[in-house]
Amino acid sequence: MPEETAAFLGLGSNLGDRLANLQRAADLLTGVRGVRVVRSSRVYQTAPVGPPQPDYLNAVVEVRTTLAPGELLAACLGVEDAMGRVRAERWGPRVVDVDVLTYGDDDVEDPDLTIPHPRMHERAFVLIPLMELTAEPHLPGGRRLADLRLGSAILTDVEPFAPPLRVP
Ligand code: GSY
Repeated sequence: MPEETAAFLGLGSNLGDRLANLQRAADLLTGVRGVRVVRSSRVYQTAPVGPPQPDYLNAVVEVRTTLAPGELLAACLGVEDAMGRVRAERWGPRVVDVDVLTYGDDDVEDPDLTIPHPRMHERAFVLIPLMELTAEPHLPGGRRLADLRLGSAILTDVEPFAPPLRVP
């Protein structure tokens, strides 16, 4: 059996039934061959980063996968497409967003995929759920969680909303 790699995926939704959207994304990921969803963080309500738009719900899930990084990205985009995501505005509202945050301790620099996610260390809506699942995430540029300066203002924009998503 091929070796599995642990990866963390960021989920976000700010349109429609946001909680149901996150759960559906986790369920669809579970159905992807070569991907096992093993854990979820709690679900947080978060202030939007970017242009004015509705608040998001965000969560992070841990997967174990036999897929290569590019294949995992394709699986994430497949989930977004299956849920009817329309890529209209780059930073605009969305039914669902599924981002590859980390893939083991690998660094990937491809034209369409950078791992670790290049902005993850600046985003409380990623870091706070991620910290529930790992104390030492693989951050861009070898940063450590302890060295990040997360101001109290950004932390207040992230509030617990619901328990972890159901995983098989
Ligand atoms: O990067 C993912 C989509 N997104 C989000 C998000 O998931 N949460 C919050 N709080 N703001 C966001 N802005 C964008 S774009």
